[in-house]
Amino acid sequence: MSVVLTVAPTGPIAMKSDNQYLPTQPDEIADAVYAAYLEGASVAHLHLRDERDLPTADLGIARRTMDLIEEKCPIHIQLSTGVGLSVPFEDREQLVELRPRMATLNPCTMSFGKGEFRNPPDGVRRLAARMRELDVKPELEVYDTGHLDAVMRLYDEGLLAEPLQFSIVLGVVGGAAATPANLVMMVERLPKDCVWQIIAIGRANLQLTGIGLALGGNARAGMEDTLNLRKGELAPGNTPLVRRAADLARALDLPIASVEEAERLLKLPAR
Ligand code: KMH
Ligand code: ZN
Repeated sequence: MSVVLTVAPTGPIAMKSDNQYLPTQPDEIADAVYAAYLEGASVAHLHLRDERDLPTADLGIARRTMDLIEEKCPIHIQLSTGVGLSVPFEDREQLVELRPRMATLNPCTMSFGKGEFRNPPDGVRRLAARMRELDVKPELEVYDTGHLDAVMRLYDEGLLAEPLQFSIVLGVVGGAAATPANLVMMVERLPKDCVWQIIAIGRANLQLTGIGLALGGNARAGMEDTLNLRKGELAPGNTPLVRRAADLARALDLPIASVEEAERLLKLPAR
């Protein structure tokens, strides 16, 4: 079975002062995504930044970034509705109106490092329903076991279509720690016939990505999840991180899915 490789070039927290190679502006993000596509990425998970490099849900910036990417390559675009901790949920949810192929759905409010990640139950339901109406596939981001239960409640309410597509996010301060035991425990609790990947934040990124692949998951790489290639060595951009994840999959004898294969494997709604 081929592996769907996602690139996450920029997250909600890090700034260029943390790693000068972090892409923040639409053209920089588009260039990073195109380079990742050439390395085998078939999905691009996107956070946008404004002209001061702060997280934004501005629809014009999102549209411009999507257009720049679409001019370069046919990679599937997944917009983050997580956006950033200081952006109101009501602004974040508007991003799905651009009808990206996929968007994230974070099921629960939680502590997130020193901040708070606000995902109120009514808003999450409203966003899930709207995504279903627009045929935007939700990437379900679960940071702890209770989040899996919250997702299954949405499923029972008819708000999510199968196959459910999960990101098991480990290593956020406020969620479950990035350990092999937590990954195995979360994988064992996933519903049957779902699609999943590990998002390992920080130091355990490489090792947990490898374990996730060995357990049958997909993989994600990029500067949203780690700014370092290894301890004490900043990544000189997203490309080496994506190339390393692709190499890891190939070393495990797992072929990398093309954009067309990814569409089939993820069973994305037809457009
Ligand atoms: N960076 C992730 C841990 C999302 O994209 O929807 C949190 C996040 C969520 O960025
Ligand atoms: Zn994200």
